[in-house]
Amino acid sequence: MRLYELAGRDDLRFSPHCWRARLALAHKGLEAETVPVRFTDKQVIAHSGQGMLPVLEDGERVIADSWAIAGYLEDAYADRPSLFGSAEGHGLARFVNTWSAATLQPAIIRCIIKDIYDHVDPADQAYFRETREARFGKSLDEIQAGRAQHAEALTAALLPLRATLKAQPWLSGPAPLYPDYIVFGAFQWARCVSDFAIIGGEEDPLREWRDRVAALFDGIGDRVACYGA
Ligand SMILES: N[C@@H](CCC(=O)N[C@@H](CS)C(=O)NCC(=O)O)C(=O)O
Repeated sequence: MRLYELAGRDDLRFSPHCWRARLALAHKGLEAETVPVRFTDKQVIAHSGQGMLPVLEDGERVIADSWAIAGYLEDAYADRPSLFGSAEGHGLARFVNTWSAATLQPAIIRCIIKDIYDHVDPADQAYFRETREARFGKSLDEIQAGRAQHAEALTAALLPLRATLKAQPWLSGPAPLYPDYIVFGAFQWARCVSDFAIIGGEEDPLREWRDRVAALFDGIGDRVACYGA
């Protein structure tokens, strides 16, 4: 198997969506060779018919999109530990995936967008700046300059997450499943590129949970250079 991942400066793997695919593979006990791809190096994944990462190759099969990859692994490796637990779990995981894309990731990126830029490969920086400034209608510096307010909005968005993790050890309840990996990907993205504290200290159940997810699979999330904030 081959997993094409977004890579930044010094081969830093910070992409939230690629982290999900990594964790999904580890959960299934599957090994994949990882292939670094830069933002402006998209011809490497042209055979997937689109330009986003991650992309998974499994023999002849080529699967793009982290949600599709998780679904593929669940079906193709049904004899391995389940990523969703049940059809109902799969349904609820879709909600978590959508919530992360619509609410969590936009709230996080506003706090760290210039830090991401600083960790993108120098050859990709102009592309990153141009596409993101067009998306937000502001300069990267202007967006990140408002991070104190953005952090307040993020705290509000994190309320259901904190309340859930106060009541149970994992987002999925008694054991970690794909929803834990979806949300972890977003926090891992932030701590790979930024020392800005988007979560609280030792007493924050969110931090404690994030550190437990990072420690899974022989410390899968701890084997990369991180700021640890
Ligand atoms: N829905 C897709 C989103 C993938 C995505 O946005 N990937 C980003 C990296 S985190 C990407 O490849 N960006 C390349 C670009 O913006 O050109 C998924 O879940 O895999």
